[in-house]
Amino acid sequence: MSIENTRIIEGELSARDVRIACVAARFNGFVVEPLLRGALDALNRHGVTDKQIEIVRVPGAFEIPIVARKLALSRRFDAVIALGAVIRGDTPHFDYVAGECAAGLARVALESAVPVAFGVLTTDTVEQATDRAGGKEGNKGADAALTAIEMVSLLRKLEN
Ligand code: INI
Repeated sequence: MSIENTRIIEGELSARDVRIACVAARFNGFVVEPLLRGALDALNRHGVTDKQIEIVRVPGAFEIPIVARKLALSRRFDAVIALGAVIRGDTPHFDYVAGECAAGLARVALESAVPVAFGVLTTDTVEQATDRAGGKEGNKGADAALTAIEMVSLLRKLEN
């Protein structure tokens, strides 16, 4: 048995007729807005037009899962991109917000079978966050957008 002779199924970075919802937190907006711009830019560059995208704003990362769930279960979207920034402070608040956001989004994806891309930064410092929102570590919003496109393509292939 070899990989060369085995059928491999993987998604492509172009999904035709995709409808994408971006859920963006207003909390730490100075980080989330560049993530959102990165996501929109990546979607546009891969052929997804503005008409195929809807942006929904929520107060903070903790509120992202319930809105992602509503959007996913509406069946109006092929994928949801979650965008937020949870930056560690001096209290355990970070752990609750970041943990519940991640766990909630994983649950939404599994229960709806709609892919949810996790573009929520969880960092110890502001610098780590800005580095990942268009700084020297790239743009995790753009990465999440590409993941969303690839997952739509992959799930469509697996259905057919
Ligand atoms: N929300 C964030 O998106 N990022 C954070 O870093 C954050 N911190 O640190 O508190 C945060 N808190 C707000 C939270 O998401 C809810 O909006 C709030 O608790 C009301 O439910």
